[in-house]
Amino acid sequence: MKISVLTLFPEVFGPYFSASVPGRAQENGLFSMEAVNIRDFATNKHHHTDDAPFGGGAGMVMMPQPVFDCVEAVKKGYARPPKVVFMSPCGRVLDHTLARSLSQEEGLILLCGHYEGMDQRVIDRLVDLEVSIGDYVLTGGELAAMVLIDAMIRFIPGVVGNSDVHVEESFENGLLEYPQYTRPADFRGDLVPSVLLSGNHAAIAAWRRQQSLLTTARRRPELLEGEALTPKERAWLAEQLKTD
Ligand code: 6GU
Repeated sequence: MKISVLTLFPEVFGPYFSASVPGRAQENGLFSMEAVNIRDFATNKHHHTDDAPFGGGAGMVMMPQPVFDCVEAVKKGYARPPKVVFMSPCGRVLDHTLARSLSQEEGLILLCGHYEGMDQRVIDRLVDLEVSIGDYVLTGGELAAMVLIDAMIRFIPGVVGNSDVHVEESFENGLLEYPQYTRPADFRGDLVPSVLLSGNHAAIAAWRRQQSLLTTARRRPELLEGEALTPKERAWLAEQLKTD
C-alpha cells in the first residue's frame, strides 16, 4: 500500500511514521508513505494557498489551484488512480470497518485541509470520499490523517506482530476487549484472576468472553445490538447488570 498525504505541514508526519510499528512496517516494505507540501504547487508570487471566502465570513479558504496541481502531480506517481480521501469533520466517521476496507486499497491520497475550509470545487472534482475521526473539530486534517493511517496499516499482514492479535482485540468480534494481566501474579497484594493461572484453556476463553460482554454492556451497550449472544449469555449478563 502506498499513501500520499497532501498537506501544508508535511514535517509533522516525520517523527510518528519513522518510529515504532509504522516505522518498522515501512522499513520492511509493508507500506510506504510520503508527505507532499501543497504550498510547493502554488503558482502565485508569494505561494499563498488560501484566500478570503466569497460571500464573506470568518476565516480563509484553501484555493483550488495549488490543490488541483498537487493532486494531479501526485497521481502521476501511481500506476492505477488512487482513491482521494479528504479529511473533514463533515465526512463519514472512521470506525473499524472503514479502516479495514480502506486498508485494502493499493494507493491512497489523503488530503488535509487547514484554515476554515476547502474550496468546494476540490471536493466536487477531486475527492472520492470524506472521512472524519469524530464529532469535534481539529485545526487541520493532519492528526486525523495520522489516525486513519495508523488504524489502516494494522490490517496489513505483518504490520502487527502476531496474526491472532486481530482476532482477539477490541471490535474484531464486535465487543470491547477483556482485561489483560502480566507478571507478577501478585502486585502489591492485588491478585490476577485465578482462572488465568489455571492452565484451563476452555475456562480462560469462557472467562474472557464473559468479561468482554460485561465491559461492552456497561460501557457501550449499543455495540451489543447487532451481536449474536446466546440466550444463556443474555441471561447471565442481565443478572450481572442487576447489581451494578
Ligand atoms: Cl478529518 N478534520 C478536522 N479538521 N477536524 C476533524 C476531523 C477531520 N475529524 C474530526 N474532526
